[in-house]
Amino acid sequence: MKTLPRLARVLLLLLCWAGTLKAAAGKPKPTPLRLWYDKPAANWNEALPLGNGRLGVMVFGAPQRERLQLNEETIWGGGPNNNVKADALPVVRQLREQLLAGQLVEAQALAQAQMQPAGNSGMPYQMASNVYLDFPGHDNATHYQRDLDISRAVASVSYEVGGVTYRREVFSSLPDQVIIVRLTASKPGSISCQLSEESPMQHTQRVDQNQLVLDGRGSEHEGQEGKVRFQTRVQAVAEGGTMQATDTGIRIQDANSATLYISISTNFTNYHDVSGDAAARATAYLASAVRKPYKQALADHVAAYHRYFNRVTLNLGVTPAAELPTPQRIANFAQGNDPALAALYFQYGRYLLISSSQPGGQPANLQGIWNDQLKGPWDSKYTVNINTEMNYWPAEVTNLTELHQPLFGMIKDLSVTGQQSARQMYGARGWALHHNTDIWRITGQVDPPQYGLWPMGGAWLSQHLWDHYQFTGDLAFLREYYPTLKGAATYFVDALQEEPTHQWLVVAPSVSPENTYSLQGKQIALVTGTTMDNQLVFDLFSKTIRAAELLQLDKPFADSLRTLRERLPPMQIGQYGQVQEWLQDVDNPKDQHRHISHLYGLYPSGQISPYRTPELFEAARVTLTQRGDVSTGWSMGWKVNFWARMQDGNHAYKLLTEQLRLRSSQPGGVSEGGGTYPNLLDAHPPFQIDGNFGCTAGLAELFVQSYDGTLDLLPALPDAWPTGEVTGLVARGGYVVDLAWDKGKVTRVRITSKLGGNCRVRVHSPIKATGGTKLAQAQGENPNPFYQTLAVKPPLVSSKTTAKQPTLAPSFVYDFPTEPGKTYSLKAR
Ligand code: FUC
Repeated sequence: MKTLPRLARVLLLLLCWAGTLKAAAGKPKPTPLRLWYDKPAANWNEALPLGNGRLGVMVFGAPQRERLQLNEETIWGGGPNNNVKADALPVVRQLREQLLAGQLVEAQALAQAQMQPAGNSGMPYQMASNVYLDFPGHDNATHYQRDLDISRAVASVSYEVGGVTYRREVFSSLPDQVIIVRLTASKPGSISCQLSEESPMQHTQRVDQNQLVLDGRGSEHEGQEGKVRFQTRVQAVAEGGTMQATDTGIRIQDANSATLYISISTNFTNYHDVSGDAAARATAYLASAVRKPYKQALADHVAAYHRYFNRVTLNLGVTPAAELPTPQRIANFAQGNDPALAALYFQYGRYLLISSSQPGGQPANLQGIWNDQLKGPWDSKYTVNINTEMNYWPAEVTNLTELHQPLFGMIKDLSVTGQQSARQMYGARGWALHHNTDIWRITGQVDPPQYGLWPMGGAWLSQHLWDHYQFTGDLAFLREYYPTLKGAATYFVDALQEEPTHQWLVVAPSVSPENTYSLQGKQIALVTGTTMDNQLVFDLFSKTIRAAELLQLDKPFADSLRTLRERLPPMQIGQYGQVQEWLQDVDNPKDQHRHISHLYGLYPSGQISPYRTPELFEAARVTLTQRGDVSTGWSMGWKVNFWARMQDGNHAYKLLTEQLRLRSSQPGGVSEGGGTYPNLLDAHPPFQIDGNFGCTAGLAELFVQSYDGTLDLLPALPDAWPTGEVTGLVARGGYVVDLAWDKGKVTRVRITSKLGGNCRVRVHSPIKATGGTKLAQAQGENPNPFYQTLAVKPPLVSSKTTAKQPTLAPSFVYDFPTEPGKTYSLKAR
């Protein structure tokens, strides 16, 4: 586009604009839910991901040589273990004394010397193998196209050679638990190819009755013996032609069509049990999958996928720009003429969650389930000081609540293994973990103290338990997980320390994730009472208290939490008008660190609010402005959510534009900064999936928010999307929201209530109800228990600044009663 003359560009933009208008006037064109390319993938960042939660495959799509890079979610290095440092407690006690006495430089030095991790920094998530399909003579293909249809979770490749059209279809079947590849051609007898497999993992290979079998094992890593055993089993079924096992694989000759079934299993049963039979499991999945006709298998997969995917639609208008191949669309996004790419990107986040996080399986790791390395970036494990939580931000609001379950399973495991770190490292009851974990649920310190000595992993992860309850009202779930929540809170009952100046209770030692400030020429990380810690403990205690009340349990315990909560430090507004990151006013206004941990209180938590804490809300704006926009992928994803909560849709849109900057797929592209690869996966860089999930959640937050006592409709609509429609977003209290707008104002709303109760909506232009519903002007607190807000202490304000009040656009707040299962319609007045 940049190369087009200016006039041509203006004309194209006008055309696009006309396209949007036309769409708005008639029935809107549906958003194309397809990534497509006119070239095969030159590397991994151009290949297309498919997954069924457990089995991942990256499809490269070269005509002459297909590469299918395979993953299974339980192939990790090492084996059952925990990495808790047994002799840490005396050092922790000394650190506490020094920190509370203000000897920060000394404490930092002591931690550097004595609190290095115990040799095991977590095990890596690893790949399984590559399956190759060689097609002799297909080097000079024409009419080439490959795509990923996220409306069906199927990838395809098509091209022509010698007048014959060839087609491949690939999917990772949700119901059948195998990867299926279908090869067809326009002329009978045209399919000839050689199937082979290789793996960088330690392995042996054989061909067993026309099945390719590869037995492999997870790596030994940092002194932990590799205990995972896996088996991949590939079977080809050809119609017509011949099939023959060779030394190196399987040869298919002159077939009309062929279907390949790829099964992968491991011996992993749970984090402390690897006694499963990988071969038996792989064989069983394969045997049942090959019995199903291809058409049926495809239909079953698509139906299972639709159960999740079709719950939400988003249409922001479709312009001719949407017709270009995906990488060009990403490259052009900043020109502002492709709103459908934003909608595709939003839906891609949902696609990725469906494909990498299925009930009963492992939670999505730093790369979801897609990794082609033995030791990927940060081991492709779980970083819980933001990244793992971010992966699950879209789960409830984008109507994929069941897919949150793998995270809950992990939290429950950690509530067991984390007892060891709580006890041995901190002399505390309950459970705690630091900033990383892995499939073995390690809970000890990982990485040097400035990153790793942060005992808050449990406090943050546990918030998700309550959030799930708030969206679903599922009391049985809350009862099941109450002990986990209580255990996380119990840790802080024992671990909080009294700081001497105000007698506040603080976490010590800790860090404000990965950030430092300068003191006496040294960079200080290790401190007490960081703002994020205070916010996390405040939320954890508050949620545990509410859960105990609802379940009518543990009154004395809940009362003790109330007393402790009173003694947590308030949030503070520092000398520059910013939300203070640390207990002391030491923030550097030029600091543009990617973590903005002290705004956890703005998002995902709702402690900072335009209506309840206006001064903190304005201070958050100062912080966000100082921290800047451009950063790593996930950091920009977080900022989309932050600006959405700031009700500034245009700033959120700017961040989305930064996130959708096309990054080079070459390994050297790592120096380019955050953005998006040609396969629409997030560039931290390198690839890290949290940015995708964070942005998806942030986009939902532009249309619907439900954290602040109301169900807020269109709280932060960017000017770039004056007309649009979203259906199926979920708000707290179990409200499913369909929403259409025009000229930036709500036109139609349908709210389906799952749990009943008072629905309090906030709108930014007047509306009325239709069909007999009566809207009342809202007054006082929202009686709906899911909308009860938390009363945070008023902030302490630095004497060097004056707290500011926000100027908020007028809004209208209405109440109407709802009954479970009923739908209510509202429209513009
Ligand atoms: C945290 C972040 C890094 C990276 C890593 C996986 O440590 O600070 O940017 O995302 O996790």
